[in-house]
Amino acid sequence: MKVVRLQDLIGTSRDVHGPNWVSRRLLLKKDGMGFSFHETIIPAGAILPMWYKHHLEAVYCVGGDGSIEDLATGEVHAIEDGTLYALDQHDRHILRGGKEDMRLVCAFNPPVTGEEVHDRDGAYALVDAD
Ligand code: 9YT
Repeated sequence: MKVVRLQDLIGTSRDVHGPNWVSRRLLLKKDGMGFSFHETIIPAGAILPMWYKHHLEAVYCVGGDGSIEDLATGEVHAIEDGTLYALDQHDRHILRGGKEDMRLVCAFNPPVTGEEVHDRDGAYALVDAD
């Protein structure tokens, strides 16, 4: 059994700061669960175009607010505490922070290794390492 505490990840390689997001990787591929598990904070007002071409992702909001735009349809869905979105079609999307920082819990299949970087499409390449 593993027990992971968010506070112990702060300042480690599992605490990743992007231009408009902060993500703490509680579980990575090397943890052997078959998925990775993250807490991501999207600051108020942030605009993040993303496209996980190679991953499926489920995201559950546990605080703050924002929205997700489905770039295939143009639909915009509000996000608040208790909203989940699942990118089951590798959906291209724009995530927008709202009035308050948005706190999201995310799971990726296949699991993120921790070595990925967002490419210019906002996607992660598949990294074949443990
Ligand atoms: C909201 C979202 O897509 N989070 C993804 C996790 C984050 N980009 C990470 O840990 O790399």
